[in-house]
Amino acid sequence: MKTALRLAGLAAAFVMAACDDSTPAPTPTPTPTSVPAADMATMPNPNPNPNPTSPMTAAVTVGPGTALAFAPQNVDIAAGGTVTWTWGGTLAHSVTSDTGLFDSGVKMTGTFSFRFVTAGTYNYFCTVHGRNIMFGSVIVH
Ligand SMILES: [Cu+2]
Repeated sequence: MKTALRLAGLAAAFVMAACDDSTPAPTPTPTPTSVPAADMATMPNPNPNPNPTSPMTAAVTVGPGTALAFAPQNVDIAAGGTVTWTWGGTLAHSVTSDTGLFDSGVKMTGTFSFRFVTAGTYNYFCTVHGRNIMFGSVIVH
């Protein structure tokens, strides 16, 4: 007689634990970044001295010949400087500020002077020929 011994194999069950990634990772706290304040002392001055050599006087010819113009049309002077206009032609003209600051009246000869105390741009024209035709400016620094 032959005794058969059957051995039941045991299956070993391996339970694999699922890897659980559901645990939230700690959120890193942002490190405050220090922003350096602008050093005003080292910033370049964009316009330190726009025109250090502006003259104290300027001369303008009013209507040279028969021209309906001021020559030169634009002049630069330093604050406190004086512009003198000289009538140089055969037509009547005026030197009249756009803002009413100065006005020579209509003349055919002679001169007109005005002293500009405050920096700025001063536009003027001739009342005879109109501000769209005969005009100029004084830029005071
Ligand atoms: Cu004129």
